[in-house]
Amino acid sequence: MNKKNYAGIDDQYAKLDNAKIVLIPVPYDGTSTWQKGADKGPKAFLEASENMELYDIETETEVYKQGVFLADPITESSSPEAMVEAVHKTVKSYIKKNKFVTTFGGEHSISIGTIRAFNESFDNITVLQLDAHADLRKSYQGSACNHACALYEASQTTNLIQVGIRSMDAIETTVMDEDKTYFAHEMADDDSWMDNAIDQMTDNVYITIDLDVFDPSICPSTGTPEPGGLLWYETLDFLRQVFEEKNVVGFDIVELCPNEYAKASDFLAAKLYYKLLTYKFLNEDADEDFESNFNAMTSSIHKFSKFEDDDDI
Ligand SMILES: [Mn+2]
Repeated sequence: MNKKNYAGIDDQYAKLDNAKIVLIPVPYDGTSTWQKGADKGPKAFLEASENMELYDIETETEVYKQGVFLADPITESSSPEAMVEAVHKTVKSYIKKNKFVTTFGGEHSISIGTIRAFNESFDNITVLQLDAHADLRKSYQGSACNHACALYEASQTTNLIQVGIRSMDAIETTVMDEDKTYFAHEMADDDSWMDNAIDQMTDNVYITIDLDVFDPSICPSTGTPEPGGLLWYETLDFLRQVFEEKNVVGFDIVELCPNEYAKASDFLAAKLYYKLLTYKFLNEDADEDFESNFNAMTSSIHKFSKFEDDDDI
């Protein structure tokens, strides 16, 4: 992967010191069971991002001016456990720098590391999972760091809310909290799920989005597509409300499995990422006063993070 700036933004917005946002690519695809290719997700996502307009019509903002630092990709792949630990350590190091940390996969197992880092850095965290699959197996094919286990740890250590679920094994019912699970077939004809899910969230929310939560009609390029998924505007409507009402501390997007002949899914991922940043920084005006806004932002994040400046990671 060439080292470029995210979305082709100017260097002044891409330097770590000035950037409020850090983007960490994790091109890992070690445990996928069916279609391989999520390792190519970050590259396709970054290429689509470079070809996307950076003015957001809905909010009349240009969130890239908050600064986006593109970190080196995490390439550890000697074992699923080693990858998870590398992600955990890297994510935590950027949280410690008071950045808004975002991760792009790779398969969903990378989120085990990101969630662990956020859970150690913020109090009373809610993990909001948008996904076709429950991913609640304790272990699968000999590893607890398999993509089928991506949310097991979160189910034990955080307030996990699962949205869009439409595929799971019977064994996962023993782990699942059905009160905090929003099945796609129930969401389809009743949109009260949005308010209900938000009511169950604590203040600090971490979001993990498996792109297979979307309907394959709008996002076919994913490892395990499932019919009956979410559509674009209802998803944005929900996510915008979450950002407005909660302190979203970070997010990841995973499981883009690009198809070189059909790039719509890559652009959906790129736009989704940019929309989430847009909603996060909606009330921060970066245009005029980049430096002082940066300081205000980092101090408000710092208030929530458990770390002090001199803590070891
Ligand atoms: Mn998943």
